[in-house]
Amino acid sequence: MVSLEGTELRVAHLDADAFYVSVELLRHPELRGRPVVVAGSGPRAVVTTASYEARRYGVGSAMPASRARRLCPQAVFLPPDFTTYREVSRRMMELVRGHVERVEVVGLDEAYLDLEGLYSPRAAMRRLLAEIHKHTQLTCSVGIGPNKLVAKVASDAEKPAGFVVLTRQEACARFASAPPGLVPGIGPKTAARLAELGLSTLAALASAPEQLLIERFGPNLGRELRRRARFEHDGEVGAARKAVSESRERTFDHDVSDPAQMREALARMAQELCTGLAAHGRRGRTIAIKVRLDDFTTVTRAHTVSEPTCDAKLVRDVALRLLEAYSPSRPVRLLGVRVAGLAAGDAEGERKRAQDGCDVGEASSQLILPV
Ligand code: TTP
Ligand code: MG
Repeated sequence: MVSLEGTELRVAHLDADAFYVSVELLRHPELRGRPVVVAGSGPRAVVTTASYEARRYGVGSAMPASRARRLCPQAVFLPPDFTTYREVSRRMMELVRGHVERVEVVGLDEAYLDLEGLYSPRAAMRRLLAEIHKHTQLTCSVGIGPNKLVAKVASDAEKPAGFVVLTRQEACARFASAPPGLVPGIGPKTAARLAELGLSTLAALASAPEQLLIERFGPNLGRELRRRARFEHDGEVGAARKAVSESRERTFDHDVSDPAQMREALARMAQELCTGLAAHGRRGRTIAIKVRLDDFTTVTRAHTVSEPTCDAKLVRDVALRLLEAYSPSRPVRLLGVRVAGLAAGDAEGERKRAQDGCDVGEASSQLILPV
């Protein structure tokens, strides 16, 4: 097998370990070694991050905080502080950029690094990790491979503080018996359909007849699934992505049926959103609302105005009109407002995940990106 460092190892994926908790431990060092959970408050809060000590009790991301408390009553629960997480993320990514020219930030704690041209990618990554640790005290896991897919799966393979270097062939061998869902881009629904075909490991999927996959999933997805199972991927490490929309949303502690209360919540979020946009000199043309009903039906309604705006009154009025036009038929669980098509500013995008129920009116930037 030919595997030359510098030719084969083109991409690294860097992912901080238990990121939010690790940031909290910087100011609460006395909690080190204890189960710590960052979760919102209120009856519908979810866990955003659990320390590895808490994960031993089965606590994990996106789990209701109430369940986490039952599983691990001795854990210390802390509320999320996104402002600080963003600041630490910014510092971390600055250090990354000091070592690698092309960096694709894909989340607050996660980035792909283009290793092309580095004399010794392994040594460079070790130096970077040491520097990140020195300046932020964070530990990260790194995966290195010939493409983004291998790098991503490798960085997950030995968390925390993992450092996994794999060629494509090595990745195929190492994860042969893993379920297809291990690979990014193969979600639970696709995995279930694959299982129906008897394809419940990556090795089985990698060697499945292409025709079978094409019949079942169509030519594009069919071929792509097989390629992913073989860890083939030609996506380039992109330049930093830009947030193209910003939003505020809120999950109510109790479902809301009173239109006045909905309007008030929406108006407040519109105000907060626009204050943030204005502070960064950002404007957008598309104003949208998101409504989640008590049965989890989720709809968005959008309206595009003629000029990019961050005017709170305009955004509020449009949002309220959209709400009135939709006129929820059932009690409302969540409301959100978004301004998209942002014109100025260069704030980095971040993943928006499982923030429902995190906390009231939490900020989020969301990326609208091709998958
Ligand atoms: P991850 O990198 O997925 O998770 P992590 O850093 O907490 O843990 P790991 O050691 O496994 O990498 O996500 C980074 C941060 O994003 C995480 O600290 C909190 C946030 N997040 C959510 O808010 N909701 C989620 O469902 C997940 C998975 C993460
Ligand atoms: Mg992480």
